[in-house]
Amino acid sequence: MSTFNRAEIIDNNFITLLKNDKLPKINKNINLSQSNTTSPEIISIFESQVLSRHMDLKARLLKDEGKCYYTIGSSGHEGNAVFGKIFPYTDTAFLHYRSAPFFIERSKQINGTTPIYDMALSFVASSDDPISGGRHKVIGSKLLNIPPQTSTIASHLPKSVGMAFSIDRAKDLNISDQRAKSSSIVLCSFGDASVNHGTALSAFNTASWITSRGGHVPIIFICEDNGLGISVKTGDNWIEDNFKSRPGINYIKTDGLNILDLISNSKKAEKACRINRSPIFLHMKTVRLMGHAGSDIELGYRELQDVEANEFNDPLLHSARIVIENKCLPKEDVLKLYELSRDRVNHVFNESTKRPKLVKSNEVMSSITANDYSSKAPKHPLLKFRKKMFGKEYNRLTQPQHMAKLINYALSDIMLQYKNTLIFGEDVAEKGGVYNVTADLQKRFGPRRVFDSPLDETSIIGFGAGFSQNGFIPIPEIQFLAYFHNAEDQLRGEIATLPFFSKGQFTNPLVLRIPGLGYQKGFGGHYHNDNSLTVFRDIPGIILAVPSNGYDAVKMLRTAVREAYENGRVIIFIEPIALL
Ligand SMILES: Cc1ncc(C[n+]2csc(CCOP(=O)(O)OP(=O)(O)O)c2C)c(N)n1
Repeated sequence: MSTFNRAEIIDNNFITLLKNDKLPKINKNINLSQSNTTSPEIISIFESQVLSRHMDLKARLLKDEGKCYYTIGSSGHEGNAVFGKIFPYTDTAFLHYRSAPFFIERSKQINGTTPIYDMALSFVASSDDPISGGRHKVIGSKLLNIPPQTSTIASHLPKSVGMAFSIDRAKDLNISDQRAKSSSIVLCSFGDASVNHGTALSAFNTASWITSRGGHVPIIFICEDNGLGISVKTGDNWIEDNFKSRPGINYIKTDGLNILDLISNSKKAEKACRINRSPIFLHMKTVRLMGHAGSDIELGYRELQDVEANEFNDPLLHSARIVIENKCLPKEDVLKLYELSRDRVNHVFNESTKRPKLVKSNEVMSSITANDYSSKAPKHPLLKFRKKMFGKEYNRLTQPQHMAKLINYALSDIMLQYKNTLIFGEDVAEKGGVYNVTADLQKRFGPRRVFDSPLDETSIIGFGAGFSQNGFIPIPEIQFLAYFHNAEDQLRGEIATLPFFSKGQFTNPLVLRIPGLGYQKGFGGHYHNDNSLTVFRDIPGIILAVPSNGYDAVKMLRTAVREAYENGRVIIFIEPIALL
């Protein structure tokens, strides 16, 4: 066996250490009744862990044969199978890329699902892949409420917070388009190195910010801490020191090698989050096995003894010991389960390699603006409601107005017509925005539909994405065009790609308003007089609207919201400041 083939060594370790009764000891010894679980539950979790491991092993073999592509695995992270058991499938899950065990275990909540085949089709980039149709190796499922995630780390955190915040807001506003179950919470998992990313910090901060103002953010941030970000060490206490006392976010630590500890701490987190509707940071310590991804040679940057120590702490070895010690299964049956799972996975993967691929570029592109939801825009509001809303301003509607006022009137009408629209951004509420475009909207529609955001563009756009995945049509505002760039990835990498990666099964329609273009001599040329629309031309699938007069602006804004509502589209609406 070559020292470099760690997959083979790990596979062999499981069999020999098990046969020779050399399984590693568990750090904290608790039994089934202490974690309030049963033998069938433990066996199910263990089986999901084993199936996921064999998927990693098989994917590597197929990669060598050129039949499988990017192979980032879940080995070492098998503890996340427990989350697939504890959290009902109605809790939307925005997942880390090492979540195959979670996916397998969650699938068991719905009869007739075929998680291994579905993921195999994605691994081999077959057009039969039910989630992305062979466009990317992603983990996702409409049925299981798992939106697929891109390979950008941390970029899914802001939308997870938005989605969590939207759940109780939808209940308060009685939004009939709501997609998430009212009592549900949101799960959002990621790696330990990812917490350093500005996008992640933006999301934690927003969750804290809302909680500190009494808002509800029922989210469990799950940090799967394997101690490394590719080759860079995270530091033993970095995560705990950073998260054990964040305002408004409760910290719970759990041992990713010990499924009983995971079960009891997940239950604790679940209960607290579901009842209190406030964020939890669930810190799962674990190991990473077989390097970062298929092409990574870990021994290039780690000592052999460190790699071996991690391999001896393989979560499967720990789980096998728990299963045997608690008399869930005898040793022989554990071994049998391991080998039968291998056969099952190998068979399914071999079949998946025979399935078709996307061949032509137009096939690949066909899902860029796909949308599985069909909705008909609600009727225009009745005159009596419009009169009531506009009050004494109603008589001024027929008089000529500048663009800011006309957009303000249009937004009022739109909010009256579409009950699921929301406006948020920096200073949009009481102040009415820098150019008064949103003036009085909070008075007309209340603080639940028109509210200020923290000063953070990443969060504003990400927030919007989360709300729109839950049936809202958000109309967020970025204060100036130049400051869109701070948060560009949320539009380019996340919002614009969701229908593409999910064949329109998930959409995030929204209308992003941004004042921009040249208007004022001598004032922050690069930042307040920005004509840079090219950034949007680079993003497939979005609609860019730039009106040149107030009357067009009104019609275009109405069309934008209708496109978002009926066709799931994403519209960037640029308001020329000089005309506001
Ligand atoms: C924004 C961004 N920068 C860089 C990368 C490249 N990259 C992919 S995974 C990764 C390390 C992530 O480490 P961690 O969050 O600890 O997760 P792990 O892979 O260890 O599970 C990096 C740097 C990326 N995908 N996204």
